[in-house]
Amino acid sequence: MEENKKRKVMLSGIQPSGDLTLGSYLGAIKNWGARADEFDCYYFMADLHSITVRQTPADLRRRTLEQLAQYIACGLDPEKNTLFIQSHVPEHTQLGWVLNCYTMFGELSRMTQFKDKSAKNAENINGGLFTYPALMAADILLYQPDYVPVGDDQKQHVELCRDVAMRFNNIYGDVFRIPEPYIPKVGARVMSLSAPTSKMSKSDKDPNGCVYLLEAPEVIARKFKRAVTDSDTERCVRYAPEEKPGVANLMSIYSACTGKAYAEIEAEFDGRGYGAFKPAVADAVVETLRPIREESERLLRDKGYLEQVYRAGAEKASAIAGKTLRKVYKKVGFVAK
Ligand code: ATP
Ligand code: LTN
Repeated sequence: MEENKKRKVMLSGIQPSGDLTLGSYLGAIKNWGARADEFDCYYFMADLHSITVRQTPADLRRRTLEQLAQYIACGLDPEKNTLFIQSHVPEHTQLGWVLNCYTMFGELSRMTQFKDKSAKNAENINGGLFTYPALMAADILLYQPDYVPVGDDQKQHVELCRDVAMRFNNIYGDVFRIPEPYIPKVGARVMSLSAPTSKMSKSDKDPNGCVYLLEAPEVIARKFKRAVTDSDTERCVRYAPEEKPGVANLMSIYSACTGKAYAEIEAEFDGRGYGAFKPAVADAVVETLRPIREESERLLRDKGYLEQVYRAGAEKASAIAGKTLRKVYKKVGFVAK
């Protein structure tokens, strides 16, 4: 009987638009691997999304494979998780088109990521950048997931996906399961080390604000040494995100890497100031990332293995996605092939 009970489904993706950062790890990927025994898990490289911003083709190709290696190195076992490249599963663009027709102009205009990215890329505010959340809704709904594990910045897109799914279900009956965002308590929004009021982001032009997963330990240590703390005079390690955003960010990173609570961290550095705190955060991050970097480097030397993983992943993903797409096509009134 137990075996017949339907397992819950989890799905998420990241755009290979830059090298993965500590933010992508703590806010998203870290929460993915742990669930593979309970859930059916689908994780993909969102290459279709990344061309909403102009990419150099060779870099996009390299980063897509690096991202796959990093997913595996972060603990996503390809035997237990379906790992695939978004453009290998054409159902994403097919359902994406349909959902475009059920997503409102006004809804898309309210998306914070669209506003941020159009401000950053004023010379290339293309249609894809605007309609991107409809493709993201398709990415999600094709697999009928229960949960979508993402960082806090993606919550708005998952909410839009829920609205579109409910709108569709209201017209055609129960076609889509309505998914929930799944957002971690610590590390949900890792901020830039050089500008702690903005999110650490892989496409940030300032490399000092970002810690990358494949970066050398000395570079990571240097970035934390230079991290902006706060211009207050008390110079003590206290969690006060409004008053001391730089220190709060370092505390949240330290907490996510060591499992220590904020009160414990305050006690640990009581009377010791930032001089002791910053190197401790750097060490915790270096030790968290070391096995990930070493394993990624090993996997990247074995292109044959990576190819085998993404091919098998696309085949499995397509079988599931195809079922949902066929149902949608039938519901909206397309003639069956
Ligand atoms: P880009 O700069 O290309 O927009 P990004 O660095 O902002 O990329 P995404 O690819 O948008 O990262 O995000 C990948 C996943 O990691 C998403 O689930 C996102 O919510 C999460 N994430 C990204 N940056 C952070 C961060 N600084 N803190 C917490 N979670 C994050
Ligand atoms: N929009 C996300 C990436 C993304 C995604 C998805 C996340 C594309 N499709 C589906 C979860 C589920 C981003 O920019 N981080």
